Amino acid sequence: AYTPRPEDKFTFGLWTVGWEARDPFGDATRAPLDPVESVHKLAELGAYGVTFHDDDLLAVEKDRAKAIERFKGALADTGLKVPMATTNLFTHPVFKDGAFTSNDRDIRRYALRKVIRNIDLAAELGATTYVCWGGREGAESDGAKDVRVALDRFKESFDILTSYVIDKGYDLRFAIEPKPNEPRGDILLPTIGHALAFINSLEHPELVGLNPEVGHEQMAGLNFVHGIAQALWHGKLFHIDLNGQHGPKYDQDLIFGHGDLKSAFFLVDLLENGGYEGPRHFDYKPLRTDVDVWPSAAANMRTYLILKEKAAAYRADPEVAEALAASHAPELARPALAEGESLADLLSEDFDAEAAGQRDRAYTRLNQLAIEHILGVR
Ligand code: 3MF
Ligand code: MG
Ligand code: MG
Ligand code: MG
Repeated sequence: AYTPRPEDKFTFGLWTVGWEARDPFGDATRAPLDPVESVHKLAELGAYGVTFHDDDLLAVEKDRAKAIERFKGALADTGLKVPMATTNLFTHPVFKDGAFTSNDRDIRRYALRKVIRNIDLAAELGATTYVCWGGREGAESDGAKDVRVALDRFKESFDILTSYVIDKGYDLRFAIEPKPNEPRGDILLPTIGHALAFINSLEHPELVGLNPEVGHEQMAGLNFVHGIAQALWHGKLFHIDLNGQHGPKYDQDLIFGHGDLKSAFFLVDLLENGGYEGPRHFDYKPLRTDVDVWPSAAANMRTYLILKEKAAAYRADPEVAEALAASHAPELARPALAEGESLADLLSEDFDAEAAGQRDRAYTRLNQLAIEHILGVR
């Protein structure tokens, strides 16, 4: 029952299983992984697709044309799809002070060329989402960057890129991935909310949405499920990075469910019932202590499928329905002003606030029911 199949739409970044486990304090503990091997292995495990940064393709074959040919061959052999691609604008020293918001105009122009070259490849491979994570767009000192001017340049970049995609006739939309910090002390567009507001000021807001990551919002102490709900409400959940995180600390990129499990449970419930139809994309890192990365890849998908079953059971549980009804949850869908009611009706209404203040909510019961479903005792 927990065997992943392509219909489940699980996808992985090449950089996830391919992470060599180099960290700020230690050398790599694993050898580079051939993207061709990753494609075959992920297909065997039941994944639907792979995603990549331009540079990920060069992990073992440094000649770009040859690397692309080999990658295409593996996709053809396995039937794995490429629903999303992205650009590495953070590893090379040239991007140390940003890419789209670098002070240096020539670096910004180079970054745009790097993105556009990979957009052409993404479109050729059938990707419909192009993710932009601005990991180096930020600062360590509030005196270092005029954030308002940096946002002008950030906007200019998206305006150029969306115009390019329109001119080319590509079926491709952009998804901004917010993150509060790491590697910069502070990163621009740090949360879902900041990014949503920014999108409204773009020339083609309809072509730009979000790729929120579980751990990134939790690093900022925010409720990821609420963030995803709001992104859905705005029609902006174009893509998602699933992983695990234990609260505000460095970006842990744990296996999905290996961080805040209760949040993961409600997240799966929301994704399965909230109208999201995109890939279930994992952006995790196999532990640095793991020699074999494939059990961790499988664990992401298995955990998702287990939580999907548990969320369905929670929804179908009559006691959950009772607790929701006892909490007046269905009434939230009724507008304050119903058909035919006037503001005058509302203004003249009699109301006993003291009595209403004593109304109960069954939220403790609801929470405990969720816990018991997760723990498998119901
Ligand atoms: C960093 C990330 C990134 C992005 C990736 C895709 C390297 O914290 O999450 O992973 O997801 O660049 O745009
Ligand atoms: Mg991340
Ligand atoms: Mg992360
Ligand atoms: Mg990510």
